[in-house]
Amino acid sequence: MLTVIVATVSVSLLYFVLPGMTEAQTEKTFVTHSGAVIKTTGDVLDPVYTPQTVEFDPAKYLREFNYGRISKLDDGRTLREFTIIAEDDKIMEISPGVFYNVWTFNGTVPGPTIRATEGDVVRVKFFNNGLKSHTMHFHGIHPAEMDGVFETVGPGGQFTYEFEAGPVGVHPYHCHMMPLEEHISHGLYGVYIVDPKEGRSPADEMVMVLNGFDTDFDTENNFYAANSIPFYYQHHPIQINKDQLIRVYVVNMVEFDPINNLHLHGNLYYYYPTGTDTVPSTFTDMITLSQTERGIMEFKYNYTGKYLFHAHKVEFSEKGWIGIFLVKDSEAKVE
Ligand SMILES: [Cu+2]
Repeated sequence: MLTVIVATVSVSLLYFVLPGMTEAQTEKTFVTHSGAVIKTTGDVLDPVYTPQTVEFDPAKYLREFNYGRISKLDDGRTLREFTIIAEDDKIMEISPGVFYNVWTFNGTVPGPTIRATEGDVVRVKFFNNGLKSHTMHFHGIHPAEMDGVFETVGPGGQFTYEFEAGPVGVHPYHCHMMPLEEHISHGLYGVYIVDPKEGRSPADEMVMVLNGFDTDFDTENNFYAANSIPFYYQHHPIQINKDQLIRVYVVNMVEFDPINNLHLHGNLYYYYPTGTDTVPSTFTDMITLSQTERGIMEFKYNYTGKYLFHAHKVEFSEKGWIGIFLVKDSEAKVE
């Protein structure tokens, strides 16, 4: 009798420890190209079913900030409302000819950059239109029930996250269902920026999410990028002005590899880890970032020309995580 009770309690506890493991997520065995046999909760799509293809534009994503639908609450605080829809059946051409099943917030990887000012009320209406359970877990300060971990949102379900924006800084948000690395590595993440009430100095601002894709399911990334498409900013350099302050919100969302890094050519940058302090911690041309580590980089170029930025982990840069800043004379028109 005691054995039965212990077994029942153990199984019940397991359910709470692994809230994401539902019947819909039964593991399947999968043989990779390298011959390794691994388990996946399944993104081996039905070949007869034609999923929608995601078009993602890294040039547009780079400087696109979503401030939400803005209104005033009775207590005078600003309310910012966002609608986020999760899906898990889309296909994206990661690299020419390489199609991959991405899981998306609002149809893209990364999801939209959510931006608020410290003290605002952020309300996110989250709809799960996927075939698996998903959540939204924001980094930052909020009540436990808004943490997006234990409140599983099943297929067709919805949940409203509401919390006060804070602390000031740059934070990731991501799905927190188990197996976590699977939900993150498929693309369920984005950036959440909290501005100080007094604002920051004017700058040409941009977001870089450092990410990777394991397209053969062997828990090693095959492609790396800043903003999802390998080599994109090398082929389409980011145009900036000489002598203009550039502010980059950088977030490392690479799974499987313990570290990532970012090296800037011909310059150094002031770096604010997590963006929480107004005083930079360092002036450098290299930062090292673990999973979900992030910060703000600020710099100006004194000379025009082409400058690389890339992972100094050479494997990553050779597999796509590399780009170019094209610095133009401030007087010249930026096209
Ligand atoms: Cu998920």
